[in-house]
Amino acid sequence: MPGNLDTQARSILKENDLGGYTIPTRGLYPYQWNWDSAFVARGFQTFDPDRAWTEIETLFEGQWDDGMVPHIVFRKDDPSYFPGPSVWGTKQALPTSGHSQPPVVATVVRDIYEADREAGEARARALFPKILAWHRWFHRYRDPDGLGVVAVIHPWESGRDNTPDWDGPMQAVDTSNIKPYVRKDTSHVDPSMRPLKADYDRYLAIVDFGRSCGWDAARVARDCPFFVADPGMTFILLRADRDLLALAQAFGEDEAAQEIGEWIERAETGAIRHLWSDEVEGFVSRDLRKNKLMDGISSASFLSVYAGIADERTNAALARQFDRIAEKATYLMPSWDPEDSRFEHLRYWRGPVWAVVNSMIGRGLLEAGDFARAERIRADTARLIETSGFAEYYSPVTGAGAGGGAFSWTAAVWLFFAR
Ligand code: 9YW
Repeated sequence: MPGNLDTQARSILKENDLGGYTIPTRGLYPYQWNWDSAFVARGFQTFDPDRAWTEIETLFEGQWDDGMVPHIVFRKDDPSYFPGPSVWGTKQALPTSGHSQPPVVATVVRDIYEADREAGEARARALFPKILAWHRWFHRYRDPDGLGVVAVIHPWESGRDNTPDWDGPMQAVDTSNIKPYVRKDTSHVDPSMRPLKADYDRYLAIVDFGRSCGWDAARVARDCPFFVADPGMTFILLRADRDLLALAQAFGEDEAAQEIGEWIERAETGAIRHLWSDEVEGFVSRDLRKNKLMDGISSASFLSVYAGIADERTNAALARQFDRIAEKATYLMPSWDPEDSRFEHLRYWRGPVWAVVNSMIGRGLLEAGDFARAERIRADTARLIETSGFAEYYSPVTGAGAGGGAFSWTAAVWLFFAR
């Protein structure tokens, strides 16, 4: 019943709109999240392009002077979420968190602009230098050695909070000094679907570390105990750089185009050199503090095609991985390899399917001409939404919806990808 689901999806976006910005879901996440807003904008674009632009513009109200666009913009203190603005202590005029999130914005801005160039030109042009400054910040402070891969300083920065990718590197985070705290997430949803207390202790220890160095990006890059090159971030930024380059060319921004072109070249070689594992036969994360490759396949491993990496060897290996996982999982794409012992079908980023990740994997496959696999991803996403509603994420085994309900980015994905 696409008609009915279309209406529901639009209502979710409208109901989660708190006035120019959209919260992911009521209760659990009462603020503006970075990559959520980007996907939400793409959803709005299907029925209210003006509102789509506004979503991105309000997100950039939280941009820092150094170019960083934070992962949360806190417009008011809401006791239903922890950790709130006082814990982050970022001292911004508009309170925000202290690190970023996957930069999907440039891709979405290009989509919205190209859907109606005349209506969008002034707004896209106004956003262009801000997005450029943000991407420059990523290349400078999350790739300080110019490897062509993007590091995260916190699992929350990756957007894939408790993926097994972080288990090893998180052991280096000392939690002996954290003060007692009360989680709020487990009062909104079933704790068995959330990260563990041991994870949260470390999340907060990194926030304490960031606050102790005044969230200075250079110091954080140098000293943060957690500094891990992430295939998700690397591929999403590479894709976004390509889209930013298209905007630069459309707007005659030649110098910027040159700079972006260099980022793209560096990432194309860097990703394969530093994130490809022959042992795993896939893209994995790399602990940059220990220079150690991780040992498992996540859904982010499949984003290289979306990033435009046209490398025959890695693409062929990934197609084999895709087909192996497709035989095991009732619904694609599990956030962690279902044949790995760390897989948990309902625990957040350790197994569940996330519609936004599917939308990127599916888009990449479609653009690369891999129509059968692209269609499997789209159809599975649609089936999940049709049977279990607009959940935060889904079990790849049973298809049950989990986490928060009436979720904005899942509604958006229905409108621009799955339907
Ligand atoms: C948290 C809002 C966010 C997403 C992240 C997801 C989760 C927030 O929710 O993180 O408190 O753990 O992991 O990707 O942006 O939907």
